[in-house]
Amino acid sequence: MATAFSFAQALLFSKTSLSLRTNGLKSFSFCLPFSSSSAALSFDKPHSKKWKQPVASVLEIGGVKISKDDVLRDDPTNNVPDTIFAKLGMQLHRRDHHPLGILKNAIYEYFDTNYSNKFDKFDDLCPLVSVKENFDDVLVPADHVSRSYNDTYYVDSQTVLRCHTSAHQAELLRRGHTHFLVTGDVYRRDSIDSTHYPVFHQMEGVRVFSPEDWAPGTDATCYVAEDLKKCLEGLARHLFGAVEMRWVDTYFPFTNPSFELEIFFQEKWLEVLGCGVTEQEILKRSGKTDNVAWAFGLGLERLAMVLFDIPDIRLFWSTDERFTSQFLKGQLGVKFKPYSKYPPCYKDVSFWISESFTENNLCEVVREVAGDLAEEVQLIDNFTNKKGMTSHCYRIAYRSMERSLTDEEINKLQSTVRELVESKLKVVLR
Ligand code: FA5
Ligand code: MG
Repeated sequence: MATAFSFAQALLFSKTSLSLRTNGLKSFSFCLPFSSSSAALSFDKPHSKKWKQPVASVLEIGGVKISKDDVLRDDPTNNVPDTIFAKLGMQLHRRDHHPLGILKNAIYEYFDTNYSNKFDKFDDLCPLVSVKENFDDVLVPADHVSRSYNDTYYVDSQTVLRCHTSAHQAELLRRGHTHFLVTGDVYRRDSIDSTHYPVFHQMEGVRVFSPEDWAPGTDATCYVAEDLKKCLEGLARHLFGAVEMRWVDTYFPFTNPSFELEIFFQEKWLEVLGCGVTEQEILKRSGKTDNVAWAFGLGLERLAMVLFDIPDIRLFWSTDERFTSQFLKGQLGVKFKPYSKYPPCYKDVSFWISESFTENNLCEVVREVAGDLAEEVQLIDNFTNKKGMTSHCYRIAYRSMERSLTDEEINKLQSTVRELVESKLKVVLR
């Protein structure tokens, strides 16, 4: 199991992000247009799903009825698996006894107290949004990596499962809201380890200022940036008490300047949120030409893992009473007591990759087969032979949070993984 140390380290190097560090950790130079993610586009949808759990076929989220057929389509522009549909409508952040719900309420309390209930709160906006809402409305460039089929779940070419709560910013601004918080589940195709899960939760905050808010002659952007930092430092103190924190300059398409807040936790700097001064173009499009605004997006799991000492992100989805009974409404920061630790089982798979191979596609196959029994997928060997063929060897860690796994079931899972890796990812097993 990952220690808190490696947890923090993993978070700092999280791959899928809407941000771009100015220190060069991430850069547009590796942003791929859709055409180069043909791997994901040609990623066949699984149809013989004998290992799948049955899931409810019609959901209602925020007054919107969503049927399974609306989300899982037999269409080449659809890359949503059953396992993701099963998470829609779970709304962990709306459960008062769940760590994410307890955290959401503690953040609400901070804003209500410090801003006299001025912030409007939304926590059941439908996670199915248009490409326009998710990307265009917040000025994400056409070739940004986050738009690729490899990173985002597409229902069809114009509809996605939101990959951030910023997808709701523009619409709420257009509707006239000037102070708001949006909490919701967000979806990203991603790697597998103790801190990455294809569904996690974010809270977006937006505050719009009018010219009378800043003194004449002062720089409005500086004033708003300072206010934003003060607000979020106060929130961090409200949640964590006295903590060491630092601001890191970064890049987001929708804010300028942009920052990330890091908290020093168990010997490492941990990125907990992204934020900045809203791009003027976004305000202009919502009819607010004289205003300036700030916005932030924070990761609820990251904060909750620290606050409650939760070592593995899969635990948030556990229905095991030994997990759920440890958290109570209003009790922030109760430390999670691990009930038991079952041994992991490691299996390796090696293959010659094809041009279209991506690690996210491999992880998707592993999750399709093993679900939450997949704890980690790690590249352990990588070489290119004289003929220019590249071989990858991945180690898959299988572990249940709730019970010991038998050799027989692991072998079955691994054999299915091997079959599907070969047939779906067009690689050659070694
Ligand atoms: C965004 O999603 C921006 N929309 C945030 C934002 C909003 C910036 C408004 C400016 C203004 P990013 O991809 O960095 O940015 O994610 C924001 C936060 O979500 C991260 O700081 C982290 O706390 C959390 N997060 C991101 N990826 C993951 C992941 N794979 N698993 C768990 N939490 C994650
Ligand atoms: Mg980030």
